[in-house]
Amino acid sequence: MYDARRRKILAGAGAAAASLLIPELSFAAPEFRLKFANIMPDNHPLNVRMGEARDRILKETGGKVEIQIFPNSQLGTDADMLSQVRSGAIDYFASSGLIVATLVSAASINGIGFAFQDYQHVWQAMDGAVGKYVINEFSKSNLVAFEKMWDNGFRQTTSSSKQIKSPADFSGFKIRVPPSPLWTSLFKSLGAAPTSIPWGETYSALQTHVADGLENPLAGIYFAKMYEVQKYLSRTNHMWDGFWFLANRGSWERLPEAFRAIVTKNVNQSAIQQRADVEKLNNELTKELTGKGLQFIEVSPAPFRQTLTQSGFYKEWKSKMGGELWGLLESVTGPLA
Ligand code: X2X
Repeated sequence: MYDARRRKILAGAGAAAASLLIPELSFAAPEFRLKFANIMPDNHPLNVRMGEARDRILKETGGKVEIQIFPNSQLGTDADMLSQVRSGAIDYFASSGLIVATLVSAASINGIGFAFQDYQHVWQAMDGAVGKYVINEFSKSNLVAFEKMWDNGFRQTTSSSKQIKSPADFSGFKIRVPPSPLWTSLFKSLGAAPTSIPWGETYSALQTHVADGLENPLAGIYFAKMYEVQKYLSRTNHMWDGFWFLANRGSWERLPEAFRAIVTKNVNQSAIQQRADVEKLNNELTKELTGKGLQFIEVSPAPFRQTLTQSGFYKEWKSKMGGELWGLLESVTGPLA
């Protein structure tokens, strides 16, 4: 059952990945040629579902709105694409809130260590008052954040050198993290030696031992084949992360209202479908990744969370996030300290 379903999911991903090319439809030339970019592989559910949204948008606008998809860091790193979407060189960009937090600090909020226990709490926060607060903050930075976040997943810790079983095992551990103050802070607070490396350079950094480990959701590890350069996976569940779908404000406002409504509807529809894809994958990839040679280590989050508390991590980030946003988060998660 699993294998058949897995083949279906991955075959769907594979087939749909091939469909990132614009389908042949008999329409007049597009009036709006828009660019969407991100760092994820073309067969990751983010790009598979965005390919479907692109096709629906082209059809529903009578061929007037064509979205070109640039996956897999084709247009550069997250930092490169953030500056491109701000300048209007690209129209749409999907990125972790923790990475774009260099521009909108509130967007780090979903990455507070061990904040969310499960997806029910994630979406209660991010589809609720916490998400609305962050979207409003984006609006002050010439970017339009769409209402529905896309899922990246709960993040686990991998290593090529040693098994991470307790906080003590993080001592001096050279772990790759995405370029983001919160990621660096979290792993420094755990006693590790985090090094910021863009996703597109991570595989080679692990291969050459610039870093000995990384942390990512299972789907990210799978689609980027990180199991080829990692040996152990500790199920730390230390953070949930997702992708904001961001539009350049000028590009967005140049679209007629009717087309904006079609783009909004279809992108948000695909976000919801992608959430289900990623949750299913992250729940089912243990067997697949074990088969690829990753040794899974089940750990309790309690000692890691206690280490963050003792290090002053929560106190520091409450001060950075501000009492209002922190309070909105705690209204979902319960007290974080
Ligand atoms: O860079 C990462 O680790 C990734 C792919 O998970 C993010 O987009 C944050």
